[in-house]
Amino acid sequence: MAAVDSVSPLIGIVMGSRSDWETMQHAAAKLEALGVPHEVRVVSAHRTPDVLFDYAATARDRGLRAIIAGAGGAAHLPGMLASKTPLPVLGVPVQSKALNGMDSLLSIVQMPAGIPVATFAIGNAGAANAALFAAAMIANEFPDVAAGLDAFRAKQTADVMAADDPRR
Ligand code: RP5
Repeated sequence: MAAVDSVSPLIGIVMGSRSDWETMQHAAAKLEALGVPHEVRVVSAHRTPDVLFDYAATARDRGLRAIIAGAGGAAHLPGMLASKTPLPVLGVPVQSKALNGMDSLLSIVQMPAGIPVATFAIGNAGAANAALFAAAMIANEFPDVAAGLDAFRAKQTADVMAADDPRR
């Protein structure tokens, strides 16, 4: 068991473009709320491929436990990262303008056998859930994170029960 007070990030949040931040900020907000140290970077598979390779190749040695990767369109970022790191990669399909994110979803989820990418829902819900999932992955190692997740769920339940009549 370890304390989560280290300054070095445990989770990497990367995205193919600054335009993905509107979606991926929901992942960062969840990790922030849970007190999980994380970093945020724009890393593009097709605009900065060398940066992608370097980020993935060094991620484990820098102490990251998992990478959350969001991308839209022909969203090869999560799969390419997964091919270059042994860390778990959590893919978030960003909602594209042309095809509403179906292109992003299918290009992230349809990985050929051998290099897995855990794929989440399109858009904000996927980004938030990827963060909660990443926190759950490290919760056994960091008791503070486990406690934070328990508290988050308890509040979520209490909030629903406190307003269970939709007319009010
Ligand atoms: C992808 O292309 C990014 O992940 C983004 O979702 C999409 C559009 O990027 P911009 O043209 O907005 O930079 O690489």
